[in-house]
Amino acid sequence: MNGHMSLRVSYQEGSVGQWLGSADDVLAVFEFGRSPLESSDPRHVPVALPQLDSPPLVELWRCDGPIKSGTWDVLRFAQGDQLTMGHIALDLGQPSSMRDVSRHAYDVLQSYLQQSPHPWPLKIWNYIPAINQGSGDEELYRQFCLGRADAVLIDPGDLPPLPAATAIGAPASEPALQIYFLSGALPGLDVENPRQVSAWRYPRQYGPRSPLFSRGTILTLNGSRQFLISGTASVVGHQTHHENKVANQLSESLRNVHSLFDEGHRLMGDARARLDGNGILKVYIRNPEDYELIRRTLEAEAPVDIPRIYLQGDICRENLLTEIDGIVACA
Ligand code: 3EB
Repeated sequence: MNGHMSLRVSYQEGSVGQWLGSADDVLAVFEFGRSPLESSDPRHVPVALPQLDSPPLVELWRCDGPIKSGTWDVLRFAQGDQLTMGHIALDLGQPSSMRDVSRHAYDVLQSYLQQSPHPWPLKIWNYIPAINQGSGDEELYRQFCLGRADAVLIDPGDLPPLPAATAIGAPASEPALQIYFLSGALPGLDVENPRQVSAWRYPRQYGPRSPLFSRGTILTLNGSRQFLISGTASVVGHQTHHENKVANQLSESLRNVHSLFDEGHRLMGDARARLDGNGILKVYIRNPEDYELIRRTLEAEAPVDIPRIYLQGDICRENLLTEIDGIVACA
């Protein structure tokens, strides 16, 4: 399995230590329900979001090596032959510091990438404590978007190529903002979803600075392709659909995922992304009591052989209840 994947992703039972010591091709081991401040090795990425299903799993990223790992400023990284994983966890102190801390994290991330042999960010994951706290433009997600834009946009009028991204809320008790990424030696191909307004063009009602991400990127390595899906919620156009209906929101998210795959296929012509045993899905659920319904809905609508994990996480708009994130192979 995974013979045609350049980044080999899987969910596994077993401990972090066991997987870190298991082979020389391990780029990252993600552990759930643990503070990102407790990273024990540059390749160890604890994620604060609790896992809702069982058994407890770790997410494993492997790639062609040798793997070199280390620390750069506040960033920890692991670098393979063609791909790099990097992560940052910054204690927020006061909630009012969200904008500044986010800008600082993105400044470090960008300076790191500038001197890296893998300078192209393909996807960035953002886990933001108490993401919906604060009203109107004071909401922490909107403050995060401001800080990210402060760092990413030198001139607010221009727009660089944007990586895929996920932005999800971590528990309010978590002290740190966490950002981790996958980057490559070559840029990915950005894909937008024809069913959705591009996030950087969202109207003012969603905040003073638009979110900066593409709906997905296609990574090509060694002649094979993978699709990195951004956090995909029940947004059509720019509006939330199916308010208060979590199963319908999940179905809408899946329609967005398939629409994105169609668009990628239209642009690339040959390979098509698919939900199969070579990929992984992460399903974020705001209210843990929705877990059973979400699980049953996903099992009915997505192929059973794609490995998936369910995490408790708040979504960046108060009226969104679930979101899907994934890395899948094109075949
Ligand atoms: C949305 O479609 C849902 O701010 O980086 C999804 C993926 C969302 C990434 C981000 C936000 C981000 O607008 C929210």
